[in-house]
Parts: sequence; structure tokens; C-alpha cells
Amino acid sequence: MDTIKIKNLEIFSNHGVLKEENVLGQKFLISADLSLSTRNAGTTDNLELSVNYAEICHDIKRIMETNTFRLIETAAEKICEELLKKYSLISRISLEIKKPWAPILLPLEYVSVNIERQWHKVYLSLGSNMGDRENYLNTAIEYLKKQDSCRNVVVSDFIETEPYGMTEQDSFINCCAELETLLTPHELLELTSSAEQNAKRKRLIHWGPRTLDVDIILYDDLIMHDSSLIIPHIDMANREFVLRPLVQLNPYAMNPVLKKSAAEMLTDLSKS
Ligand code: PH2
Ligand code: MG
Ligand code: MG
Repeated sequence: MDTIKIKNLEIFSNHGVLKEENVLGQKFLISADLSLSTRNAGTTDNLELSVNYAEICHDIKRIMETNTFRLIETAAEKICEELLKKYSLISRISLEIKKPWAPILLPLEYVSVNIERQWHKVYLSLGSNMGDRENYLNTAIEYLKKQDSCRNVVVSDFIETEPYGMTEQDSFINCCAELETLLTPHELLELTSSAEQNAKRKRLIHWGPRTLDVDIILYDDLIMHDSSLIIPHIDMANREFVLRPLVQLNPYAMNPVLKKSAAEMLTDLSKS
């Protein structure tokens, strides 16, 4: 990926924890590395195929000047979020905000915060085996599509599947969704849980019948395991109802633990 760099854009604004900082204001220096492909712009000399760094500098200035945040962390979050949402060509931003006049009663060159934010590629598995199953899935997909923290939602075919695990229940409709999100894994889990809540899901029996189940299958090439979230989905390689729609969306989607693609996992599962 290529980069456009902005270095030490100087802005006078009022962020700070101290009242004096909010009233008097001070100097901030903002640097950004914007990741995007500049190839098409570079081969055609057409600005429309890149982003205009002048416009971006003015966006940053406006965000800094029209808000009063206590923390430079917050200012950094707001700038990254707005730029990533506004300029769809930018896939990632590394941003630094320096505060050279930080009033700490000691000499220093500056204090700064550095953050990196990006659109993350995610695969979800959706399933329903109660009530109007297609409608539960479609409602959840519409809900994901209308989030401004999600974009480029692509959905596989719906497939009817026999229950896996607890087999004494009605058959499921399953699908997978590919999307990009600005959310962290735990924020995404909150979003998928609220989609389930919208479907009035009740957790009565573990692995039992449900109006809607939305599971995170893959999140970039992230490997994580804590008390509420395991990524990649721990049982994905054993579930045809996950792998078949996933292969339709992207046969090369990689499980970074098993180091196998969706297509390989599905082939291995059909042999076992
Ligand atoms: N979900 C389960 C358990 N078993 N079987 C099918 N066919 N489809 C599912 O979505 C499903 C399941 C637990 O989440
Ligand atoms: Mg599940
Ligand atoms: Mg679940």
C-alpha cells in the first residue's frame, strides 16, 4: 500500500483537561500517514483517483477547532474516524497529535499520542431455526448495512442446513456475511449481540433453537482468545454450514490458526 504523509500541521485549539487550556488554547501539531493505493492517480495524473491532501488538512483543522476535547486521545479518534468514513480510498490512518506547550510545569519538547485506525475485513456466520428464519437473517443484514461503522457488506446465498451438535431441533437457514468495519473485535461482538437482541433471542438452551445467531468467524488475520471472544471461531473447520457460504464469498479466506483456506477446510471436512 502507498502512503500520503502530512507532517506537523499546526493548529491552534482548546483541548485539555485543565480549564485554562480550554479557555486560552494552545498549539497542536498533527501528522498523518494515509494508506491508499496511489497507482491509478499516478498513472493518469487524475486527482479524482486519489485524495486531496489540502482538503484533508482543512478537515483536520475544522475537527480540531470546532470541538473542545479533554484528551488528545479523543481528538485523534475523531479525526481518524471522520477521515476513514469520508475518504473511502483510505484504508488505514496512522495519526500523531503533539502538544508542545503541554502545561506540566516542567520543560519538554512535546507530549503526543499515536494511534492507528483502519477498516478491518470480517466474516460473520448467521443462522436461524425459529419462526420466519429468512426474515430474521434479512433483518440482521439490513441492521449491519445501516451501521456507519460498517461498509461493503456482501452476503452469501442462504442455505438450509440440518442441525449440527444438538440434532433434535428444527433445521436452520444459514449464511455468511463479509464486511469491513472500524469496530474492534469486542465492539463488533456488542453489535452482533444487539442484532440478536433485536430478534428477541432468548438464551434458553445452549446450542438450542434460536431466532438468530450471529457469530464472528474471522477478523483480519487476528488470533485472540479471552473469556468472551475467540477468533477465529473455534469450531469453524467442523461446520459445513459455516464453510460452504464462506467459500462462496471467498475461498481463500484464511484461518490463521490452522493456516488453511476456507476451501481447504471444506475439502478436509468432506473427507472426514
Ligand atoms: N448453530 C449452532 C449449532 N448447530 N447447526 C446448523 N445447521 N446451523 C447453525 O447455525 C447451528 C447449528 C450453534 O451456534
Ligand atoms: Mg453459533
Ligand atoms: Mg453465537
